[in-house]
Amino acid sequence: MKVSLIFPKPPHKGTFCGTVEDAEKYNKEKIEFFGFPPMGILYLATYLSENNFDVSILDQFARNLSIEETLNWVKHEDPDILGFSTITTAGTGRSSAEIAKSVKEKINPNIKVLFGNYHATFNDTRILNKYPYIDACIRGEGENTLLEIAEKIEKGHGFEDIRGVTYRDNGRIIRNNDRSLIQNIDKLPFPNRKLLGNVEYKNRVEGLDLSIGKFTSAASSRGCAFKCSFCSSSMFWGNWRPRSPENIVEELSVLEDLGYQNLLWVDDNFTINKKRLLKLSYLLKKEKLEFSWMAEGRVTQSSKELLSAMKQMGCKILNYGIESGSQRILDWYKKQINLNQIHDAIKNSKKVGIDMVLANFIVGAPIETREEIINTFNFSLKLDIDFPQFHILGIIPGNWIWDQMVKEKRINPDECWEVGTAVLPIPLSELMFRIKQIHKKFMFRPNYISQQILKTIKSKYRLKAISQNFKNVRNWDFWNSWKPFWG
Ligand code: B12
Ligand code: SF4
Repeated sequence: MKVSLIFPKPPHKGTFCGTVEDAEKYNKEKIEFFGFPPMGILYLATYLSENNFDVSILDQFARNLSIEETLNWVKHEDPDILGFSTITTAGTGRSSAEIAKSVKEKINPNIKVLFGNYHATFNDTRILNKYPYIDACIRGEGENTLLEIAEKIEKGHGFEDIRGVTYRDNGRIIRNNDRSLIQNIDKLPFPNRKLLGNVEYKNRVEGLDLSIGKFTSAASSRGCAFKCSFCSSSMFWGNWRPRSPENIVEELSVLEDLGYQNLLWVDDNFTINKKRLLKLSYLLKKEKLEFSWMAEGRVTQSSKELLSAMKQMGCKILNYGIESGSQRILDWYKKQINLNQIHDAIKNSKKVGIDMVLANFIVGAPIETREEIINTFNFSLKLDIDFPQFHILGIIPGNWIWDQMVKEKRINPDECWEVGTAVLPIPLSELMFRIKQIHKKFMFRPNYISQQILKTIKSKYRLKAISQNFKNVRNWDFWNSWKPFWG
């Protein structure tokens, strides 16, 4: 029994990393990819192989493979089960469906084709209704569901009664009960990064390669305790589930032995439990494990004590979700933060010496006024952050705003479930123009430029990052790098 898993390439160019076209081709010796490893399929493949199944994975996105090349890979792997990891706004539901159709028509109609990840979780019945060659959608956490599927298929059974699965049975779509979450995620095996083959992942922010040394990502927890209205995390994962500091340190020792020095924590909420992070910091010091890393921050979890422990344990880049400069919009986003907390978090991060502080903003909420949008742009200028990242609010199945817009009949779910949509309060062209404008304004302030130079002189990490990027000056893009995307 063989299980192959694909992290698909979006159908269009220019996503988050904007580097689909930068990635080199399949058969070169080393493929540099400015993006992160697909942790979902990596966890799944490792779990299955620990349970004695034959597995393989393909990061089609990183390898920039065409559909034909991907089909050749599937032919070569000859799996019994083929799974796709699908993300709504990336459009990878559509691109995966296209591959799945050719797999069934041209390679082997008996391969069981599965869709997983957020898109499959929130659109299971829609996907199965639209695409007859997809056999099942797996909702939520994948490890135990996929394992049970592999075991049952191997024995010649179908998807009946497998929790977490929506499937088609003689033309009828059946939605099995939900699967309960893995309570102790320490029990999961560490993702085997060797399965990624010859792709060398890099952490690129605004055109700068910020990964100094060998880079990978890791997950120290799953889920989030908050329920922001634009985010699907809590609907997807349920509550926040941490790994223990001891278990994380064990994985980091393995990573150190493999030569990794640089990490991205993919956690939705890395900082939620202060005690856990302080213990982790203590253990890393004790074990002399030195990594440089980047994580998402939350302004309500940014005391100086916590941040200096993070700094000590190697935090170089902290990426805050600020979202808006208007309290009314923050409240509508159910963000549970206020403007003073934002100011304090940025100040504290700078005080303890975090090398790079990034801030994410979302504009274009349906209830937002033009003045509030402009206010958010101006607010970004008041914060001592290193780079702002402006996003347009994407409305997708699986978040509260989607449900609300459907209820108010402001969107037709049948028309836009597949890639999401936006309900903008001002014209898109104006919004994009204003975002470009503020981006430039932010970057070209003389005071900002001189401060950036000063900070770089003072920070070993920034100096190293800049010097390693000199050879890629062509790619430096931070004054003009904003591309329109939802997220
Ligand atoms: C790191 C990250 C990225 C990275 C790398 C993505 C990658 N290679 O995995 C980058 C920066 C490239 C990225 C880009 C984007 N991302 Co992103 N990203 C994440 C993030 C923070 C972590 C992903 C991760 O590693 N999770 C940990 C692993 C263990 O969980 P997992 O991937 O969900 O996998 C589990 C299950 O989903 C399931 N599963 C997953 N795949 C499959 C497949 C099968 C067959 C089965 C059975 C099960 C299954 O089982 C896994 C184990 O339990 C998530 C948020 C999050 N914390 O999950 C957002 C997230 C996945 N991203 C999101 C978005 C919107 C995007 C972008 C579209 C942003 C943009 N507007 O451009 C792009 C699209 C890129 C692409 N080509 O798909 C959204 C997706 C929302 C949605 N409903 O689809 C998320 C959920 C963030 C959010 N809260 O809104 N992203
Ligand atoms: S935006 Fe961040 S804090 Fe809010 S629910 Fe999502 S992961 Fe949690």
